[in-house]
Amino acid sequence: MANDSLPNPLSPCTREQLTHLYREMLLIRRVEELAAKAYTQRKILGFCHLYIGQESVAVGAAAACQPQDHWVTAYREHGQALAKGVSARAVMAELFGKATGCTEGLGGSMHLFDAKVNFMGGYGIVGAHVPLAVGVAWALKQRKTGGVAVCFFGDGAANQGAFFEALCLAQLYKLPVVFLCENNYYAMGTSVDRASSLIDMSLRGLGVGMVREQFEGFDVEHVRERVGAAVEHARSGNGPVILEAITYRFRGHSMSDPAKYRPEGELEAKKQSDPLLITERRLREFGADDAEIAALQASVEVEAEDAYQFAETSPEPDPARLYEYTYAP
Ligand SMILES: Cc1ncc(C[n+]2csc(CCOP(=O)(O)OP(=O)(O)O)c2C)c(N)n1
Ligand SMILES: [Mg+2]
Repeated sequence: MANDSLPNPLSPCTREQLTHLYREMLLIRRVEELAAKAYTQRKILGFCHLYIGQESVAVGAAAACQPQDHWVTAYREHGQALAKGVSARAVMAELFGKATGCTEGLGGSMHLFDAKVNFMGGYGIVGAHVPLAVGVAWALKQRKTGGVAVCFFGDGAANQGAFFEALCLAQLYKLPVVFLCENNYYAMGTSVDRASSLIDMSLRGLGVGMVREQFEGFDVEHVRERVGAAVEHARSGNGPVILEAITYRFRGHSMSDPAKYRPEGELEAKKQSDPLLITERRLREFGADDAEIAALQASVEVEAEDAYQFAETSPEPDPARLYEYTYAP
């Protein structure tokens, strides 16, 4: 049972759907590039972990989900927030620490949150959000919402104790949750094979009898299909699924990491499977020409630049609110 490949419930992307997915990935890429620029200008302070290279995972997952599905994730979450429906303005303003940000400027890069679109954060303690996702799944089941919790986590988080405990409970109670590991080969400067004897983290599910699958995560259509299969399995009351998407981050761990620990040539080789290139090629097979691709890029440029301007000109939060969400009233 646990090794079965899940049936795919979705039909292939139409040209319109694929165009949308390409635009979503482009928007994440441009927002992240502008965040990097703002960080070097000290307009964004503190930690800042970019999602460049992994865009296909969040965008493919979003295409496989429904609005009532709740996402819980870690600190490399700008792209996931955008994919789930938080606006580029609200994300960028939060990175700038402005009152117009999705967490009203009180959270910053690692604590994006927007209950309106069921984006439940944004957490900085590695692995600690996985039990939270199980709690969300429990609530979704008790309330009979038909929603599924999707928990994104890294290869590093899959070595944490809390992660194993969360898997145990989710399987025991057959909760509607999809655990989605983004294996980008590194946890800070430590490569996955130096930290774990298993490098396919979906195999961790076998210990509790959970349905599991590993797949290539660079092709957004493929991610949509595999996450779609897992989400349907969980939504139908069959219990949780653990997935691993093989991906890669093109930047360092955070803005302060020059990523010198990578073997020579590895980054260049991985860039051959840049999600944007794969999907642009597929769009051209559908008949998209240079003008159509350029128009998409131009419209994303306008949206990302607008977000940057909005963040820059937005007001700071009122210092009197500093402790507002720290202690219960
Ligand atoms: C409990 C805990 N231990 C250590 C850290 C420091 N730390 C921050 S990110 C990170 C690496 C996590 O890697 P991974 O889960 O693979 O996610 P990725 O950064 O690759 O997205 C570590 C060790 C932390 N934030 N929390
Ligand atoms: Mg990692």
